[in-house]
Amino acid sequence: MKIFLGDKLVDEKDAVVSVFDHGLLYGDGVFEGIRAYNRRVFLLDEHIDRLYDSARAIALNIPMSKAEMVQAVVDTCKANEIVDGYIRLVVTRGKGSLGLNPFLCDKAEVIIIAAAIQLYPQELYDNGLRIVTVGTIRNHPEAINPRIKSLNYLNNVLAKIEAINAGCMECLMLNHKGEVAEASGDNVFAIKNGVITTPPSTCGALEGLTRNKVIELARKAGYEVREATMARYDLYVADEVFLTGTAAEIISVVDIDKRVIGIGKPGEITGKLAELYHQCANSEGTPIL
Ligand code: PXG
Repeated sequence: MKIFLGDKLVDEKDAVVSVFDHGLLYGDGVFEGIRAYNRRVFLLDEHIDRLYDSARAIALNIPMSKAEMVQAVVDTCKANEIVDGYIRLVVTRGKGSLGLNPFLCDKAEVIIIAAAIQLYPQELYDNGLRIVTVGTIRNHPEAINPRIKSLNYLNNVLAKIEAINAGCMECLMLNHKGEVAEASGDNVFAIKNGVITTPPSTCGALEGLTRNKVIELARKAGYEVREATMARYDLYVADEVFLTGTAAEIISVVDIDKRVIGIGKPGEITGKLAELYHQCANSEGTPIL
């Protein structure tokens, strides 16, 4: 496998970073998870824009232009002959001292890995997910804003541990006010009487690109979509609930905290949205040339 590291492609065995890298020492950095479908990188410009916004929010200077970053992602996919794959783009603060001061680090480190995608088992899409609300609340926006896709994912990891301990693959996270935020690695949507609702990112969610695409496709298909503050109640009484994310795409939730959602099976509107999303993902995107 070829990895993009710093400013060039190297062999996997040579793709090593310093133990003094602040990405490792402090989780100081930002990242993106991107999908390629059918020899095209889906939503590449949107991912690059979010990466640079995350970097700006943590005062991290990425030593490449956006256009160079787009090219680096495409080149990494090309070098690994990616048709359908998953791309992990990481920018760390770089090598520094053992102190916290990020401004003593030399230069941000850029890492791009393009690999085969590990899909969730089909059974989960056919039958839907069971999830639980976890005790770990989503980061307070004035501590680490969840809109920053940072390397500091312990908040989400702690939530995921609770989910797995409860026998679930995903979970529901609330914000510091007890409002619905998102899942540990996915956004959440509810459908009630044909109206689709998702929390605004100001409620403590990453502004997911899958989420944004689903909102766009649903509105184009004639559905009313609202971004509104939600309580767990709104999910419990919904006709359909689903999660969105680059890796999971669109997946139904059929049970939350032992409340059966709707008829306890993946819903009709969720299915339609998943179909529209797949059509879009398989036909749009930046060609790997
Ligand atoms: N919320 C959080 C906290 C995320 O990490 C999403 C929502 C969905 O965003 P996109 O843009 O992908 O629609 C994410 C996605 C995983 C995994 O293994 C997921 C993410 C990152 C790393 C791993 O599920 N991010």
